[in-house]
Amino acid sequence: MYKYPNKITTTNMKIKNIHAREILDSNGYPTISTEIEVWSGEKGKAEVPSGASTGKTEVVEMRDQDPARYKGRGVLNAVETINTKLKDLLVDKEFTSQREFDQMLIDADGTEFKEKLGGNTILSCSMAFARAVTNAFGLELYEYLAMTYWDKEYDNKNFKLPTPQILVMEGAKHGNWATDIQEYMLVPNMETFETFSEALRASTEVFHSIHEILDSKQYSVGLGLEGGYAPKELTSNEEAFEIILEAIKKAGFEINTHFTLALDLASSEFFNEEKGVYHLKRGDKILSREEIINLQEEWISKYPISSIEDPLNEDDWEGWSLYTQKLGKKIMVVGDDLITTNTKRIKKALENKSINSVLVKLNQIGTVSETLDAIRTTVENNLKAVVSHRSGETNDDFIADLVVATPAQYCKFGAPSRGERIVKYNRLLDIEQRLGL
Ligand code: 2PG
Ligand code: MG
Repeated sequence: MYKYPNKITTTNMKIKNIHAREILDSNGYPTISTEIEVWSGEKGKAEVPSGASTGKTEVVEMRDQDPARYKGRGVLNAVETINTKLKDLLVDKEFTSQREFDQMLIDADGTEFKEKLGGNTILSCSMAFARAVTNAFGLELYEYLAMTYWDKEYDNKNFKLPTPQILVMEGAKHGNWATDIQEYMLVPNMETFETFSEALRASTEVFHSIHEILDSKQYSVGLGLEGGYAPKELTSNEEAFEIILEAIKKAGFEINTHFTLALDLASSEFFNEEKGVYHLKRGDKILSREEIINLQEEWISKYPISSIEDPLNEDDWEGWSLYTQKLGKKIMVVGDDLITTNTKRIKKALENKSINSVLVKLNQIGTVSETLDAIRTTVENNLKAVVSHRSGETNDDFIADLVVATPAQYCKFGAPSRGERIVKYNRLLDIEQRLGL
């Protein structure tokens, strides 16, 4: 076990107080903010995100289900659970590691999907503990997370800024069904850009060019949930590709040299379970598994696509294996709803060769330690890890530190717009400077 630098006393990891509140996320729905104070007096606060296009095997969010408040989405019960039950459990307890803290909550819940205490409840405590201990040791969060991840192999040299997948246009549930594809993202070529800040600058300039093009077409420049453009006037899923490619050129960049594209199809959102078919609203097309794979193959041959997330329905393990066999050499096949940051499911995907990349979201699994486990299983088996935000975000920038602390190679933090996305990019800029990278 790595010895955390013990700048103050052993009371750094002893809990003095814990307090939670109901706050709003970026969609105006309630979420939890939790603050933990350790005995040395330092505090740490965390705010948990929430998804819209969620996977079936994510941990359960505790919501009030009271229709009189926020359409049943209040979190007062979760807050109460922290301020009473978990407070009794945690105050005066001394821990020696993040793992020990998280395990206590996992055991207190005792269910596979954290339905007793709530994944959101547990995660807010887990993240707040990480921040409080970080502050007590006088560390940066990425340092504390790296010590926790790397243990004895901890070394400053392991820090690396990620390759971002930067959202520019969006549809489906996040973008009022402007397109069937949920996310169109730019992937800057890091061999060309060399630094994260240059990659971010260039991507943001393309984002601005998209605005100009949409404006000139008299299309809406309204934004979706994650800050990407979501114009309803688009005539097809393909038109969005054309606009993005034009914007890349307009901003003075070249395809491949500077950018490739990444997509999140979030295809479970337009999969008809009863009929076992994919229903594309654009053009009103009904596609079988084979047909939707062929369509994606066509897109890959026509457009510079380097990564596709959730190309098939989350229950279709056999389809995912076929897909990865067919296209896994050409592109990143990213499992989000299929995997839900669950180490057991990553192992199943490894056995079935279902994916070559994993999307990582803290709130799909519910603790910091289990998220680190998922990243470890991913990278140690030569899969790529993409640390991701949720559509419902807060101004908590925890995931920026997480991606730097671990060997995860990519991040997906949304568009370069809206405060809750920008705060994460800005934290990466801050870390880049601190590390002199
Ligand atoms: C996704 C995420 C983030 P949500 O599908 O990858 O973009 O969306 O948080 O709505 O699940
Ligand atoms: Mg996704």
